[in-house]
Amino acid sequence: ERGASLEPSHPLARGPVASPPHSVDAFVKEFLRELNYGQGVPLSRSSLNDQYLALARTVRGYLTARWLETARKRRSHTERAVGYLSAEYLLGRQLDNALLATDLTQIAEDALHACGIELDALRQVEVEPGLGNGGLGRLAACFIDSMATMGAPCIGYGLRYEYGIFKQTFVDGRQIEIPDNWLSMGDPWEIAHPEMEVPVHFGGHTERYVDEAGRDRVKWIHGWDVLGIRYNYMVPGYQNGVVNTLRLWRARATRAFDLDIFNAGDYAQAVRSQTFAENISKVLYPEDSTPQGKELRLQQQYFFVACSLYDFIKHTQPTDFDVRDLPERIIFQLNDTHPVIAIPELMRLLVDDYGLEWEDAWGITRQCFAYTCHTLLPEALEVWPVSLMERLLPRHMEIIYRINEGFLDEVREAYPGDELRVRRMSIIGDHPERSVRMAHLATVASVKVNGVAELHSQLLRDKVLNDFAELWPDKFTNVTNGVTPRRFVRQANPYLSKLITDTIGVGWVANLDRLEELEVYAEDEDFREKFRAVKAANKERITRVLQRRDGIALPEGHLLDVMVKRLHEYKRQSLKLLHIVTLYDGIISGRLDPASVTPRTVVFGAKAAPGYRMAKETIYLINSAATVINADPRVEGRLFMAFPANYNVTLAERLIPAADLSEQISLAGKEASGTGNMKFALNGALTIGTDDGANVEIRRLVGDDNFFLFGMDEPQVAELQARGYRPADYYETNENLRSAINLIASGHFTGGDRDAAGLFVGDLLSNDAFLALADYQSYMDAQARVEAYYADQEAWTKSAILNVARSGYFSSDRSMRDYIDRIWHVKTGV
Ligand code: KOT
Repeated sequence: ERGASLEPSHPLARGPVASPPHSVDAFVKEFLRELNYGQGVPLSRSSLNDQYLALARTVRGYLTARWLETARKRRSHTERAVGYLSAEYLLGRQLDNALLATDLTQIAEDALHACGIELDALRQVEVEPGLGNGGLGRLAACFIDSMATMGAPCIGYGLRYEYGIFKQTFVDGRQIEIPDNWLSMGDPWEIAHPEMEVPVHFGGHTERYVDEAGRDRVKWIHGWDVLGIRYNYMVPGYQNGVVNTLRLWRARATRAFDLDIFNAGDYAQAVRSQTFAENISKVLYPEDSTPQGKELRLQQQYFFVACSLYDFIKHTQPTDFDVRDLPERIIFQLNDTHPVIAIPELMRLLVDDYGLEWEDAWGITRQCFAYTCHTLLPEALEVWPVSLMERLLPRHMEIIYRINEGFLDEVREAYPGDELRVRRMSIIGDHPERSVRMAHLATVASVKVNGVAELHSQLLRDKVLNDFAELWPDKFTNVTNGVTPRRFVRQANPYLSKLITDTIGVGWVANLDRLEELEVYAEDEDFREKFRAVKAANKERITRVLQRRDGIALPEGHLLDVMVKRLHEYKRQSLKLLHIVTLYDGIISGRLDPASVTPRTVVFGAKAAPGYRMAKETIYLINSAATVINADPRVEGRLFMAFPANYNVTLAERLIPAADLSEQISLAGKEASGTGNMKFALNGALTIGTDDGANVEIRRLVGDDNFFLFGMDEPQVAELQARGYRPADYYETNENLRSAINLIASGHFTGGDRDAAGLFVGDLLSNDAFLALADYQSYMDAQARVEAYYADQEAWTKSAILNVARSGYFSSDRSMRDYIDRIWHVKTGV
């Protein structure tokens, strides 16, 4: 409900007040006002946190007028918008991004200086909002950044987790998870609307009835309710005056929830049930690509999706809005299957609440969704037991059954007598228990289904969703992922940014194709020298960061070899470890002359899902190997390992610009795309990688000479697996491999404890599901090529420059263009 207010025509009631002026004086004034009146402290007594909060609020103030203006413009016309539905947004720190978007960095620096404060000191105070696990959540953050920069109408919807992705620490080399209480110091970027409550229902049962018009209808008698509380975040475009919205939901108990119990006199129980409701938005599930099928997770999914659909229809559209016009107003993009329950939810709204006929509702619903799949791993495809659905969302389960009936009729019509196919394609699966296959539901209801890199989209069509692609070939498309150049080049790599801007002008930040103008400078000796100076400066910076953050002392002058991503067997951190151990083993056994080994520092960054045993053992082994190798004088000056704990967006921004070599070594056919790979290439690292995910496109664009390819390709993997893979064959026939594995198994790295390495070694030798041993020799050979090439610094620098010049394609602005042209068909422009 709106508060009482002036007539809209009153001069004070109209549009937003103007932004404060872009001047140091004005900024100082705003800052001190926030500090004194907002935080309630004088400058002389303010803490670092006071100052950070006041600064953030000041910058937010500059965004607000543009945000209100963007919203006003959008309300005044009825163009179609994108509703990006994602359970994760891995935003990273906000301050620098907001300063860059408003072009206030220099002004803020000078203004703070005038107050005796260093901007850099305040930057460190910000706790990054880790509301995502990895690639999928970071992609959502890049996409909303790009949509704002393109001036496209987009609202991001998701969950405001009270606890984001856990903080990782190491105790004796083992991962310990610490809750990420990211809100404890207050979040100056959010705007809470506790008065905007969206009711969300769960449980209960359904009843049939006949309405006044004599039609059969269904009523959902709810079991229990929670409220969705709206939190807004501004998503600024890059220096274009557009500010879009990210809307995250928090769960709160209804008053009715506890009143009954309260009246019955059980106060403690009333408080407990409140906690129960509020648990829904309590914590981000830390599984990446391996969903656990937990009831609370389904509650989270339905909760945020129900709030979002309700919000879009009731709060962003005119009061006389006709739901039949929905397809003209919105396209909901489903970020993997996590929000797919939105499909039966929209059907429920249309049929039960708005009284539409089933067929009409289905016709509308089928135009409102598009689905992005982010995986090929069978264990990552979400399914929900029918029994759980019936208990938690009984009406939705009925709706899913009915959607499935209609769909299977369509299949039977297209393929008469092919009951095997019908069973394969059904939205309901039977094994190991009756469950809803969310990817099938998404595919059936969506306008388009896309994979996230060319190879991935092709494998989706040919394998995972092949039956669907045969039935609806035009439904399937590819949109290769991208990353935002604002955060991952302009902010993260100021030295490189300056060199680029000095060379080709500033236009590249919002038009990354312009990087191709750098191509000719690969041949320019003077430019190459400057490029190397940038790398060197970034290495110095990461050295300072790791010293301060982790007490790690990086050696100087090494090739910096970086593998940062979630810990997963398919990504094969194990193969990287085998490479290091082989070098180490070679040197200490005298088979390898240390003088012939390129001095190399390998940096790992990786969190393991807390329940993923093999991943945790791998972390332990990497840490153990690091301790032993770094302390061994025989390899000093040649090999160094670093594993800073708690890899996150903030660390990525420091580490990636310093890297020489980017490790993208997943088993071909397993990494849907990868986006870290793009960030490294854009920052002038060369990739050593398999023919997997977006590596395929990176290699094609940067050229074979500027990329170290190794390993089997996907057809070769499929063939080897069909033939029957025996890892022991490789162990038995490859001497270096055998020796390295034996060294690990001997307990050399684990203080003589052989059992500690047992799970890792045992699995590699008897199972090795991701064929690390089969790709081992090819990987070692490619690393030898890396060393030889690195010895020629001029050649290496040329390749690094060409990586930058030819990677403009990997801007998330280009991804957004592709979504807009092929799927969304929304208008852009400021
Ligand atoms: C998580 C749960 C279920 C299904 C998929 C996932 C998932 C996939 N989480 N992250 N991903 C990654 O998404 C990135 C963005 O598209 C890809 O670059 C990367 O290859 C995926 O592993």
